[in-house]
Amino acid sequence: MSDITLYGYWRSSAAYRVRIALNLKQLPYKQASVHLVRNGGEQHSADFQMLNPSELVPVLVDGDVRLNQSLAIIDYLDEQYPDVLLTPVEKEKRYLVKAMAQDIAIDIHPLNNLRVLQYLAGPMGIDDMSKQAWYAHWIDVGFTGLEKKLAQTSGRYCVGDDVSLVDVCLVPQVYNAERFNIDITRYPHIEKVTSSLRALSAFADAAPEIQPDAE
Ligand SMILES: N[C@@H](CCC(=O)N[C@@H](CS)C(=O)NCC(=O)O)C(=O)O
Repeated sequence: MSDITLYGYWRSSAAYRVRIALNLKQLPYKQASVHLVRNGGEQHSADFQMLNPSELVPVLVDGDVRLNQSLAIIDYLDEQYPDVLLTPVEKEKRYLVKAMAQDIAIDIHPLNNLRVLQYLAGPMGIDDMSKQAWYAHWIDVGFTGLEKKLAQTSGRYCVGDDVSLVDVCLVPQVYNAERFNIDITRYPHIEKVTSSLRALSAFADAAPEIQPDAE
């Protein structure tokens, strides 16, 4: 029996990934909210730094295990709770899924993370319009490549007809892009797959707006 606590924030894309994974695996969990903006950001507090000195959510605690990095967390969940696997068993497919998930989580997401945008707007003195242009540029670079890949790999979901880690990363990234007024219809495969995924309860139940700490 699991005793899982997820330290996250309703709008955090990386925490959103883990919520989806936990839901897909039907694992019950408690949420501990770390407000990323209030009081200069609770991720910078001494208490939170004890959990993750990198000052980023999510952190997952499962009994004696404490982990940060959403992809590592989901890897752990796949190994510890393998009833529903988010990385396919078949080797070729497994590495395709990992690579595409990393296209999103490693090559797209960090460029537009809160602390990057805060640094641009603060010390770098970038105005709102330029910040938006930065955001839109890196989303477009990432989504254009991903769109071409999905033209080859997608079925109902990102890789064929089974939900995988790529889907778990895609939906939060699209949510984030929509917050910044990116027109997702420019990427028809991304739009279509996202709409199929949002209809699944594991994804719908992880949506930011309905989390206990949503404002
Ligand atoms: N690679 C990390 C990214 C973690 C991350 O960037 N978390 C963001 C929220 S999505 C955060 O805590 N940001 C706080 C900040 O930028 O100060 C993961 O996948 O877990």
